[in-house]
Amino acid sequence: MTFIQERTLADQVRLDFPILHQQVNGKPLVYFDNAATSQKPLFVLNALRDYYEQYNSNVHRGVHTLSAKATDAYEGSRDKVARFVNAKSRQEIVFTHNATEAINLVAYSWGMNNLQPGDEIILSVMEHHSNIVPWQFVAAKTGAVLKFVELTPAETLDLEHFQKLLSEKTKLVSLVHVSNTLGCINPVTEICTLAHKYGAKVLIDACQSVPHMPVDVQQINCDWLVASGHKMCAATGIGFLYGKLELLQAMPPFFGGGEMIAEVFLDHSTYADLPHKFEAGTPAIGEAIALGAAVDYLSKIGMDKIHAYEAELTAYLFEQLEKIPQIKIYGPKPNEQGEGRAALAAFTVAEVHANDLSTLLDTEGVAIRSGHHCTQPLHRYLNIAATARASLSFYNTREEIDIFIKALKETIDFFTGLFGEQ
Ligand code: C6P
Repeated sequence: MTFIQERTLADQVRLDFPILHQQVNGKPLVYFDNAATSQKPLFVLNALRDYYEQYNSNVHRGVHTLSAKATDAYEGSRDKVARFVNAKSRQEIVFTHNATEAINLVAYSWGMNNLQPGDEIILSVMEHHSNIVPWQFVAAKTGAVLKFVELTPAETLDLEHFQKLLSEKTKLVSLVHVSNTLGCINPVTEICTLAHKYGAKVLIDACQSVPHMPVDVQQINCDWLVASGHKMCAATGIGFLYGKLELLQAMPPFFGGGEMIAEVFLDHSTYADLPHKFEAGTPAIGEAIALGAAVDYLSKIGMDKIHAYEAELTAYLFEQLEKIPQIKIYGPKPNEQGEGRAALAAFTVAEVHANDLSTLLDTEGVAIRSGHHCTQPLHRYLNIAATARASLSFYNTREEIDIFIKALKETIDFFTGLFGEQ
């Protein structure tokens, strides 16, 4: 009988990613730092290159052929992103440089102008600094008060605590969809329903969900949602803000300058329609076009398929990691199918610093991140200084998990001598 092994998703796509096929420190690269930034397929790299080689030109300004082509491609990308997250209208998608800028846009434009002393903003202890610091600015300026949802014993968002914090004073809830450290998937639809009962607005930080699962803004019913292109197979320097049309219409511009105006007089200006009101200055044109290509690429594979394959990897990763006694993994456990959390694991190893783990793994060609992953308050809450984090994507394989686990065991052995000869 001939056994024909089924080709995995990674088998089908790996050749699309040139960077994966190299040696690092004399070993085949195992790239497990996808939560920091994803790799880029040729399809996206070609879109960026085509723009610079064939029609590099500014958008919305010139009437010449190249400018018209660049404008069509740039605005076409907006359509693609709108469809990708199921926005009702293309006007609800604002290009920003990254998710951080998108959150700051909402903080400055909406937060600074709508909050009063005593109003409450609900965040959680697992938020990325990008979803904490801008709200600290808003609170300092407006007198609004920040409240933080804590964790359950399973290290997921404590929904009961969230409900206790909600009140008539709550004006904004700003929460992460998938934690970049705990890997938990927060029930964002339920969160929006609960918050809206009190008339609060909800912002969802979807940086770690949009690249890995279907995300539908109408189904979630959030007021704003942010993501970064570089985590979803696109380039750095491009991200987006989704906002409900009526809300964006009511919000004043954040940056002033060219592109965002209707008319400028010496003493005042009027503003362009959405979404241009929020896109001052020359945008990241090639990067936005490449984001459209990334969305095409991901859509062609299918976000359901990506999510299902990453769940398989999650199950295998946890099965292997849990066999190493010195390891403590943070966040919820996946079920047997690997569902219920993201394909990442932040962990500590007794008596070995995360940076040492990461440095030694690098000598074996394995790239993971160590440190606080821009979630210092969460690390403080968990009473740990740093974690090592392996974060996977749909182009990673079980074989790479085996290489990572072997290198990790050897590293732990090196530091503690506990594993002996393997
Ligand atoms: N997290 C990580 O290694 P920017 O920098 O704007 O593209 O993304 C910020 C951001 C916001 N929210 C979440 C949940 C994130 O994970 C990130 C980026 C990277 O985990 C870099 S710190």
